[in-house]
Amino acid sequence: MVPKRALITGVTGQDGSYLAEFLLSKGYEVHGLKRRSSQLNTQRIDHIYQDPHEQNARFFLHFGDLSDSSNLTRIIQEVQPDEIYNLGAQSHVAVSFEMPEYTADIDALGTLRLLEAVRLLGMTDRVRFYQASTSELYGLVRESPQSEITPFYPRSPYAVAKLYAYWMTVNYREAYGMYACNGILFNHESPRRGETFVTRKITRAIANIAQGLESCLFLGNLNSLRDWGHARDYVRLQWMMLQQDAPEDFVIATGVQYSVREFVEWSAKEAGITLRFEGEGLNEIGIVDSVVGDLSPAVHPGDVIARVDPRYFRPAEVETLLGDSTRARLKLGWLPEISVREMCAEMVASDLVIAQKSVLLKSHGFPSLVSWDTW
Ligand code: NDP
Ligand code: GDR
Repeated sequence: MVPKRALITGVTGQDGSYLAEFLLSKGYEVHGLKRRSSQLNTQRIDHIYQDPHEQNARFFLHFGDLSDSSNLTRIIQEVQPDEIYNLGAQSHVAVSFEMPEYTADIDALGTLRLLEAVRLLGMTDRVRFYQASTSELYGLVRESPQSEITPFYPRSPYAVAKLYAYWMTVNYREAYGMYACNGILFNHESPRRGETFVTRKITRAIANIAQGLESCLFLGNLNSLRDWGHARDYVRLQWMMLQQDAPEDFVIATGVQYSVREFVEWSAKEAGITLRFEGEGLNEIGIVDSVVGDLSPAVHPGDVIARVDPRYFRPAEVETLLGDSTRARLKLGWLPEISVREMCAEMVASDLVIAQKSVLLKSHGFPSLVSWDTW
């Protein structure tokens, strides 16, 4: 049997790496779009790399960029995909305020470029298209929880760009009868989450503090509420959405929300640290109450290991998000399998291993594995 062929933009990212793994396990031939960079950027997919010289290789990477129509058109023509997953994006909300035009080019027009390439190649009947839409579309939330029928109110250049991509996807479905759909995914995380998103920034800093590589975690809005799930659960849904008889948009969420502050407390607990928050606003601090076990040798009761830094506040904030994925549950039979606490434990454990390796390297005079550029 000829395997199904998928093209993934953003294959080097968190979701792209889990999705590629998942599709390979389903027998797909997987093609991924990789950006040219001055250093290798394939760390998240190195473990599934296949030598293209091998006869049975089913995983292929292509240099490309969502800013480049001719490149996208050529790749789609060469690959002849059955399914396209558009996961590529400038995906950082805070950075989108610094780079609004670039974000619009990649996140909004990049989606149009792909859809239009499919149309111009005469492949609208054959290709199924998944667009990585986002809970950020809801932005300034006026009803809770948010479902497929909740009105949008984007609050960042990122969200505005994604709104354009959302409607373009709907438009190609309605105008050209294309199987194109939006997954409106709420925040999802994992040990492969980029280091500048808040959960990973927290688990990484806690692990580094525990091991004495760093002394304090600086954060922005601790009150922000998010509905966090695990990326592995969410990429399964991306695939399921393309296997239906008719295309439809789905909200994917866990239906529970927690604050950034709570995520800090849980992460500390995973490292054996009981943390209490004191003070208010810019003066709020996280103080160590007690330490148990041997995961955090560098931490002592009374240490201040978390502080607020206004540099991480956003010009316009999305204060609260909570998803209602009843449609996905009823129509696709989807339920998340990994709880947010299990995910937090997995992330801290993974970051502790990285921190411990760094300590070991340092003690033998080698450079640390930790890089410090966080946002
Ligand atoms: P990541 O930031 O981890 O990955 C983004 C991917 O896009 C990377 O592979 C990146 O390449 C690639 N990319 C960035 N710019 C370009 C470009 N100009 N051309 C081609 N590729 C590019 O994001 P996630 O995996 O977390 O998210 C996947 C998608 O889902 C994104 O579109 C995101 O906006 C959306 N989303 C994510 C949610 C989440 O909570 N994770 C929730 C809802 C939506 P490189 O590795 O070279 O940087
Ligand atoms: P978000 O994720 O903006 O929801 O976008 P992020 O983890 O960056 O922020 C979540 C919330 O935490 C608050 N916060 C901080 N955020 C960061 N990054 N760094 C900090 O120091 C910090 N302190 C507090 C933020 O203000 C925010 O309220 C993610 C991305 O993956 C998007 O691509 C995706 O579309 C949405 O999730 C759903």
